[in-house]
Amino acid sequence: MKKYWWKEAVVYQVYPRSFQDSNGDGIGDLNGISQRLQYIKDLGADVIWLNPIYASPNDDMGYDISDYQAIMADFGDMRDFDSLLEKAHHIGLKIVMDLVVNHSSDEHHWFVESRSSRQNPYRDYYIWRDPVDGHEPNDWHSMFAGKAWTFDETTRQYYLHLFSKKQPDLNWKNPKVRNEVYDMMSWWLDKGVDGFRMDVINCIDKPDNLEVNGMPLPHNGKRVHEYLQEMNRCVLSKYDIMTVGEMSHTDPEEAIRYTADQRHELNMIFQFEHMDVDQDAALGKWRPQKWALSELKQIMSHWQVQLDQKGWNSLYWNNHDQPRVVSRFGSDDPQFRALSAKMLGAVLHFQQGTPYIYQGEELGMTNAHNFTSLEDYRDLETIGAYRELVTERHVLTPKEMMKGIAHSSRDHARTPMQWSDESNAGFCAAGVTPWIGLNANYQTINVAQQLQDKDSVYHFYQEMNALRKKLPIIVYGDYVLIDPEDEEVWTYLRNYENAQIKVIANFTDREVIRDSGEIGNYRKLLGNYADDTGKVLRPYEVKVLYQDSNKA
Ligand code: TEU
Ligand code: CA
Repeated sequence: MKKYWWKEAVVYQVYPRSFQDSNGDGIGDLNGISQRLQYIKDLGADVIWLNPIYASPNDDMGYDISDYQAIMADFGDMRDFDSLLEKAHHIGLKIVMDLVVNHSSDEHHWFVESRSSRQNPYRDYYIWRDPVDGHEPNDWHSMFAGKAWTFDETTRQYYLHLFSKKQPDLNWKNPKVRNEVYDMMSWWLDKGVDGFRMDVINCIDKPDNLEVNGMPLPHNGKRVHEYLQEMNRCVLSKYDIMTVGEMSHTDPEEAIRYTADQRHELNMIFQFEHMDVDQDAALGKWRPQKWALSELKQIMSHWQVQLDQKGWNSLYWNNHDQPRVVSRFGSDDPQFRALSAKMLGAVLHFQQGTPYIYQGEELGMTNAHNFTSLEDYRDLETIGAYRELVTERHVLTPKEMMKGIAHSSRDHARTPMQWSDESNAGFCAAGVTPWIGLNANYQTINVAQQLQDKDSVYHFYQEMNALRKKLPIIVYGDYVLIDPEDEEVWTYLRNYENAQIKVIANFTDREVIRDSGEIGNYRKLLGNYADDTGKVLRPYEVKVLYQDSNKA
């Protein structure tokens, strides 16, 4: 297998709004990130992925960009960015930017022009259609609440927006749009950024004929590969960078077409299949379902095996759109929280692929159980879904919906980073009101506490990152699932040259007995209990075992 730095790297995702406020306005900012770079470095990460920091009216927290070459005022200015990049590079950290070019903000000057008249030179930068029988051109529902089309009085046509109506979709069929995007990307890369995470990049190609009902939303449209190859030729191939495409509705076969070396598209993608195991067929995450370990294993193992030697996986449990993994697939009961956070970390980080750590995941941060009323939430997706499902359609009662939100809202990932037990958790100064409430558990779960506790989740993550640097098997080994139907324990092997790793993880809060739990000829690389009880696996116990027949 070909070796690349981005296969060996660990990525740490920073959600700037919630990481560190440096100027007392309750909003995280670039100078705040600069102050915390050493923390990220000490954890053993190599790359930072920054969520969007560009000028934005913040309808969708920066995913609605009004100027791709300016910094959001809340976060600072371009001087602050240049200084952040320089400081990061100085200590050996790379910075990957979010690239949001499926859509822009409706306040971007392209769209302001585009909507002003049908003859405007920017008209074709977006997707405009005549009404059909006085209605929307088709029956698409946006990924947030409401329809995917909005009628614009000035020119009496509808424009398409797969997300909110303040996020009009760009028209990738227009070569001028593509060239604008490529120029903008080159401008950032020339500044020295180290790559891009590409937002919903598999949605950029829409069907030619949009006036059809019953079509699925456009994922992996027929020209997406052509556009990415063009982007690669014009921009990406000229730099030593890392790229990851966010791509829901994508299976491993398609993922190989996006990530195989010889296709010259992207390095890796974020797939979503494992994020669906606890979702309802009709109401998705708003009516969470019991999930089965066998299904989670089957999905993730399928990606492991299919992409081996052919493409490359990204490994994630968390990001700014997902609830906290310890609350979702582990247990946030104080008795089991740290144990299960470590167990989940190990199960993920010893698979083949590039691991992503979302801020606070390395502390075992949990969902915000103190958010009990809709007013506690800030996310337009959450608020829109409540309006649609409860107020308008009456498919869920307020109580059922609040339960869904408590489990699934994106805001659980977006509460302020918990730096210490001081007021406002060290995220912003005492007396300042943070833009979103703190998780009430910051007094017990925080960086300061975990730095001085050698058994903390933080130190476990640090240890995993250090092992990755030492043992190539962690990066390049193959993956074999053992006992796929076991509903309590996830066991897998990695093989590379003469070495083998075996990971055994108990996903229950009970003791279970497995022959596979015995150490035998292996030695223990890592575990979340100090001692070993052989076949008896304690609640959420994980063991990472290692043998190398050359060094026997
Ligand atoms: O997310 C794309 C996406 O698929 C989301 O709709 C996702 O399914 C949802 O957030 C899960 O609840 C990306 C960004 O990551 C997200 O933050 C943006 O809101 C969205 O694109 C629009 O830019
Ligand atoms: Ca600030």
